[in-house]
Amino acid sequence: MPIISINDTVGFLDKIKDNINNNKKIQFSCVLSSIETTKYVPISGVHKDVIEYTPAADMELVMMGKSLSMPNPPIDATGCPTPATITRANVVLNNIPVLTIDAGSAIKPKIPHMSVDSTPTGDIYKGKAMPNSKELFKIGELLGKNIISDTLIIGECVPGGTTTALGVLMGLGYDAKNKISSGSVDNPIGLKLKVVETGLKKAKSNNVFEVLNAVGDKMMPVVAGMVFSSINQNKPVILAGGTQMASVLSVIQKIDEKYKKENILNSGLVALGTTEFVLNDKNADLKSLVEQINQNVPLFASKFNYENSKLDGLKSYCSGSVKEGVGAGGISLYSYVSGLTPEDIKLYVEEHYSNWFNN
Ligand code: AAM
Repeated sequence: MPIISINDTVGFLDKIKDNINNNKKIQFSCVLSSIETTKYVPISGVHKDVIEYTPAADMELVMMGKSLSMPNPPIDATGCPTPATITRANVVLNNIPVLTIDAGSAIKPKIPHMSVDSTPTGDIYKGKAMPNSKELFKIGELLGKNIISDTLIIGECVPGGTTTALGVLMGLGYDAKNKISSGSVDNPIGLKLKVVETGLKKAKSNNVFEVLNAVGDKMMPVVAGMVFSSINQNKPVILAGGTQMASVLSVIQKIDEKYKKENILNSGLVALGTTEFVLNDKNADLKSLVEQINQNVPLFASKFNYENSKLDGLKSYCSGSVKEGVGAGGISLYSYVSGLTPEDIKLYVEEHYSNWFNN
């Protein structure tokens, strides 16, 4: 299978396969937020001209096959298209239902979606990410309780989110300094560090909710809550993302240790699914992050064979552009287990490319 598997000692993919073979229900959900800091500090790899529109435009593409909030879907400075193109291919080819959850996108998606917090994540440089991470965690739990699928894939679209990931992991005591990925080829690691180290000085303590309130983003507590509820119902979850989802794992682990005592990450039902581009990122070390957080969480990376693409935009993924986002790696992992191939995804994206990016 076109999947790199690391540490699957719990037979996670077999559980996913069982669910597929037994016609169990699948749900892809994607949690969105914007971050105020990205307006004035260039921490994000997402093109600055479209950063506010990116979560909305990405999910419009995933759900409808075109971006409504922008003339074209997001494309980065190197001409690399949004990972939402990959997610869209999976949703159509594998008939996967989509749930968009707004946790503070600056521009609201023009598609049916659920709102858990309409205000964007605040300024992490000032240590003012949010006042309400504990409440957002509880809302995530409530939401997770009411999702009826048997397997849950959770993605994210949070421009600037690799910086909040760095802040949260460092604030929670993990060795993350040179281990966090980026949506751009040149990871602005010095700038990211300056932002989170300044922000973390404002954290009231190293308690998980205080760290989130200072330098996290609103996607994180919502996804953490959804994971607790899914596991309580014995349903497997694919956290679909790269180092941002590693930070969500760290949040889950700390909430569990301090408040819940449910051993969620030892359940064998939580895995991280990303792309080969994040796993191979020389500026990041996702494997080390996951191992530091919990050794019973398997890590998977989906391959795409984009080096053979006829489109330069797709090839640029192989030289470090964009890499991951909007659940692209994790939803592809699910599709590969159900029989889809990288060739199917690549062909779909190539076929629809000129139609998506026609303006
Ligand atoms: C999501 N949509 C994207 C994109 N992402 N469209 C174009 N490029 C991306 N990189 P950073 O911290 O550098 O901003 O990277 C995180 C963002 O990149 C997230 O929004 C993630 O979903 C991805």
